[in-house]
Amino acid sequence: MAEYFQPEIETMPRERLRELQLAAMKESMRNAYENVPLYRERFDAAGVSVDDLTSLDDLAKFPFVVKQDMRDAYPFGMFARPMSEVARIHASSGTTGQATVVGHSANDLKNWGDCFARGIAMVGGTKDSVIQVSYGYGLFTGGLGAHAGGEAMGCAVIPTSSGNTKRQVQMMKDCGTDILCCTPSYALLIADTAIEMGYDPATEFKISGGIFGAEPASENMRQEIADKLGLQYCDVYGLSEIMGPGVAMECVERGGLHIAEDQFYCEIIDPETLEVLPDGEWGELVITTLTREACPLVRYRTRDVTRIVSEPCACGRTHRKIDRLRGRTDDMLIIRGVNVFPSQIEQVITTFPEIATQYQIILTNEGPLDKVELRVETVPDFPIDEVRKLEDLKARLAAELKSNLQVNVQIKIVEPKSIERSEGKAKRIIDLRG
Ligand code: DLL
Repeated sequence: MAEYFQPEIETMPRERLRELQLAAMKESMRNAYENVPLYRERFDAAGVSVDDLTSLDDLAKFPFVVKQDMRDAYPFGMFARPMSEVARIHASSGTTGQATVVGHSANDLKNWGDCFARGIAMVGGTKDSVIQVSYGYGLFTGGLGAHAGGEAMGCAVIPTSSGNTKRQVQMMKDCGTDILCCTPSYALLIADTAIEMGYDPATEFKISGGIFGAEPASENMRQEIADKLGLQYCDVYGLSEIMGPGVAMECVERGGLHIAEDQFYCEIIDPETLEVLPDGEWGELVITTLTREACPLVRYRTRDVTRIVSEPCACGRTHRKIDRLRGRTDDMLIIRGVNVFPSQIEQVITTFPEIATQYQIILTNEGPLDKVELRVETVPDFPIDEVRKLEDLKARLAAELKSNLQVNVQIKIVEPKSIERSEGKAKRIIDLRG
């Protein structure tokens, strides 16, 4: 019997949910139009008005917002509320350009906590649970977002933040952590560290649920984490522009992440033609916020690649799902004309027991041609000094990549533990192209 955090919302009949979405969308777009010059200019230029919204499909008439718009509006150009109504400001890291800042009103923060708490219920959490938040705290939304979820549920929250991994393990054991929240790559590092410390966390620790997101993880990597820690894996999606973790979360039935549809309206578009695609087709996720007061976003292009899964879910939640994220359109590699996401390469690597779930893809160029090198690590008990075994492993990996993904990549096998482990989002692609 599934437990919900907000049953009346999470299992609302779809007709009723769509009515609620339309009403909220109108209100949110009015907030955007009246208070953010960018929307006023764009809507006017496109000749559309909030009054044109007579059904949810009418949203397709409205212009998109992209990351660059938010950069151009730095710092507060996208704020629809005066600072007196802003309760918190988060910012993206700005590693790929000008940072963006996002404001949250007190209501926005409450809604955020509720969204994340729904995921805590999805892994069986209750107010009795101890939840350890090992996402980074700070401008990154992972830490405070998960923290708010734990508080909304009434859990005992341990705000370890990321880093100091041995201490994380000790807290997990000594405090009887039930639910761990961190990135999948950090979850794996925590699991491996616990094992190195002599524990078998799957049987010796109390932990039963994990809420892992902020980066893609292949099915095999998820399985490895779930097995090593002995837990139900919940994939959590979110982005700082829209809110943070909790935009969509995965229930026990798996097969996708339930979108918090009372708060967000999702569309999938073809990134080339910008046409809205029907449910089930893969494309770029576009999100419109329905309740956010401080920074409403209308048709924000996330660059994330997924599809909408609209089949009813056995868990009883009526909110549609998005499929597990494949990656970002900007992370897609084009290797001699073949499109691949790093997560697809990861899926192949992780079928090899001789290879650890750690890899890096190094991009360089020679003249006009891009070169792709895949760096992988053997597991500690692999005889890395035996040349023949190593060559054989390399050949089998190359053949597997070729037959699964139709790509030829140069493979370099490195010593165990030589690829840097991540306490946050793993850096899988090293782009050295000039
Ligand atoms: O990563 C928010 C977050 C924190 C989500 C903790 C989940 C857990 P940003 O740093 O703005 O925000 O990065 C957002 O990360 O557009 C996706 O490309 C990627 N991403 C987030 N969740 C997932 C996921 C946070 N579950 C960007 N699977 C997004 C795959 C994800 N990619």
